[in-house]
Amino acid sequence: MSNFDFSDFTKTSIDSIGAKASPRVKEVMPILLRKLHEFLVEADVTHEEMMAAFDLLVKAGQVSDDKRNEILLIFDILGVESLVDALDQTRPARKGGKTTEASPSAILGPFYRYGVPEQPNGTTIIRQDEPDAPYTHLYGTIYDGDGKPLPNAVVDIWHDAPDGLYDAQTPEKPEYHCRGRFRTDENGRYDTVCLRPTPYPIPYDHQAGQLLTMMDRHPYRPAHIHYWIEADGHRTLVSQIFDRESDYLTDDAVFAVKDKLIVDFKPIPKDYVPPKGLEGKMKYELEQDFRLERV
Ligand code: MBD
Ligand code: FE
Repeated sequence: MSNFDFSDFTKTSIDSIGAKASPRVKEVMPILLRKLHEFLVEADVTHEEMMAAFDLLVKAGQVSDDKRNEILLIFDILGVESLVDALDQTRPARKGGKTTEASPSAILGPFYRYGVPEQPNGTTIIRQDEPDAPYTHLYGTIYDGDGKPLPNAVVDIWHDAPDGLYDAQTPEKPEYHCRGRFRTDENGRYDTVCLRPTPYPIPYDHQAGQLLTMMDRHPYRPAHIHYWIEADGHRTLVSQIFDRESDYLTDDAVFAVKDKLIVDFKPIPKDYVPPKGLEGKMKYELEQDFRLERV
């Protein structure tokens, strides 16, 4: 075995792919096998290390459910979701087509929730009072592929509470706290009250945290607000915006920050009339537009 032929071994495993595999599988799996085997050989991985890695993945699977996706979190801190986002965003240009006119995208992360009920424009997503929190008037226009305002677009927004936690992490708080879904009006506008978000550590109590510790990395993300915007005839845009004054803009634990997504919160104008019950609480405003791309 001292003269084991590593590349011949990899070729054998690639050649084992059958004729009836789909074209995409035939394209992807040889690359995966080649790079995976190359990694094992170059790193000279031991059986013990391999078992530790599998154990970590098994445990990550066991703590995952519909509210907590530890596997996604692991691949987020390894840069996988951000890299795939960059591939998606640049694919048309790389394939010789024209560059997208859509606003920049950013990764989804583990805290999106399906089926959030729609609420009227001008209502807040802060569903329990957050004393002294930086209440923010967040509004803007969604544009279509021609740059014209787009009515009837669905805008999902979510961010962390002042304690740095998302709604799914705090079942004792009202459902959908700091999360809401809106529909743009006839002028393509959405309008809500949220909070200026807080930098926060991604959940590090399980395997993603174990990996961060192992690599001597911190778990923090800069303050951000998530968007998921969809409209008929347009490519769904998943994005995030980042507070220019936040820490961690240059060392986001999941590598999602893009310059064009960094925004400036402004003091709330004196003449702004807040939704009932929020009088005296408003501190900032942020006008945030997005442009979608036709499919
Ligand atoms: C988050 O809040 C997040 O937005 C991402 C992308 C990854 C982990 C936690
Ligand atoms: Fe997030």
